[in-house]
Amino acid sequence: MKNRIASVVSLVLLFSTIFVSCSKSNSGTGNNSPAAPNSVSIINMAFTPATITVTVGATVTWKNNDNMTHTVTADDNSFDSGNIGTGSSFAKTFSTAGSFLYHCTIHPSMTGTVIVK
Ligand SMILES: [Cu+2]
Repeated sequence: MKNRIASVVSLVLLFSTIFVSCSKSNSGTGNNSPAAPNSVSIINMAFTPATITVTVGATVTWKNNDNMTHTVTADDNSFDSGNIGTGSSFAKTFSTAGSFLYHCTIHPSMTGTVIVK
């Protein structure tokens, strides 16, 4: 019984080691900070996640991890980041509930949604 527990424990340790090293190597170029809550990464000409759900009063931060300039612009123009260069961020606090659709003015195919509850 003790041996069995010992092998289960070592298996768990082995898998967590593999998991930790994988998540470390996935961070890539090194300027990707770990995904913070309420944050959207702009990468590969896409907003990731494309839809984010937050609570009223939350601040959403977009970080441009792409190699070109993008914008975060509300479809109804209620907010507009202006140009966000590589490595720069834009933050916006949402104080009313609703669904806020946005896009990149430079690349109109890039779209996203903030759902505020
Ligand atoms: Cu863009």
